[in-house]
Amino acid sequence: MRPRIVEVRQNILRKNDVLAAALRARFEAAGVFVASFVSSPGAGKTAFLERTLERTGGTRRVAAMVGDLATECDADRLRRSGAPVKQITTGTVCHLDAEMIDRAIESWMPAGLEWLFIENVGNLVCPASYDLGETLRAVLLSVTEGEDKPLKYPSIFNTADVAIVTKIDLASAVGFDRDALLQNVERVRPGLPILELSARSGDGFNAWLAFLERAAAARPLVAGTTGA
Ligand SMILES: Nc1nc2c(ncn2[C@@H]2O[C@H](COP(=O)(O)OP(=O)(O)OP(=O)(O)O)[C@@H](O)[C@H]2O)c(=O)[nH]1
Ligand SMILES: [Mg+2]
Repeated sequence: MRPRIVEVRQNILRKNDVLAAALRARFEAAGVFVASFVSSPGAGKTAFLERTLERTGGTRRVAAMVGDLATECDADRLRRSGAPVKQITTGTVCHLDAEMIDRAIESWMPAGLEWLFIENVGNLVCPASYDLGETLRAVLLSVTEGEDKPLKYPSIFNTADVAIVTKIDLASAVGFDRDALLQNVERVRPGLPILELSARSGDGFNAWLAFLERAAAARPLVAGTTGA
């Protein structure tokens, strides 16, 4: 039985990679910059995206997709920014995959979209295996969940382009050991950029938005798109 399970899983992942590559080409051709966000449940992805949408929505045509097993709660929160938001409910599935994104954009893709943000299901394990066709993947990690997380969940750090430490307003209250966390990220993924911020206070968001602008400007351009 065992080898068969491995084989089926490999086929699923191969199919996902093919679909994700097609999605990435499609986003690039449409001039859409796509960033995805992954973290453990409750690390602050939605709060972070609420503020990111508020801060970028005035100058950019932005939208968001958000994955959860159930409810429209996060989409309702994100919609308050005024941006178009699509909730993807996965039922029992613990991650988003390329097929879910593909299906969602078939029925929903705002005209003239420039930046699309994707909040993954709260999970530090399964999302690591699924390319979503995004250009930038950020792993979020809150100061309340323990500095050892990069060591315990290395795969997600190895697929990310940036690590974002959230809830820094709580750092002293929970005795957050900043040096230990920075060292642990560096051990698992040397050179990974690390940003520190608070969606509650807004601290660190200027640096995050500057990082985002640079990442969007650096993405590959396809003939006929401006990249703006
Ligand atoms: N103090 C503080 N609390 C925060 C911050 N960001 C989020 N929170 C709180 O943390 C809790 C979880 O935040 P969410 O944004 O819902 O977290 P999430 O990662 O989207 O959660 P899931 O989608 O369920 O995985 C909420 O009570 C937020 O108010 C922050 O920067 N500072
Ligand atoms: Mg959320």
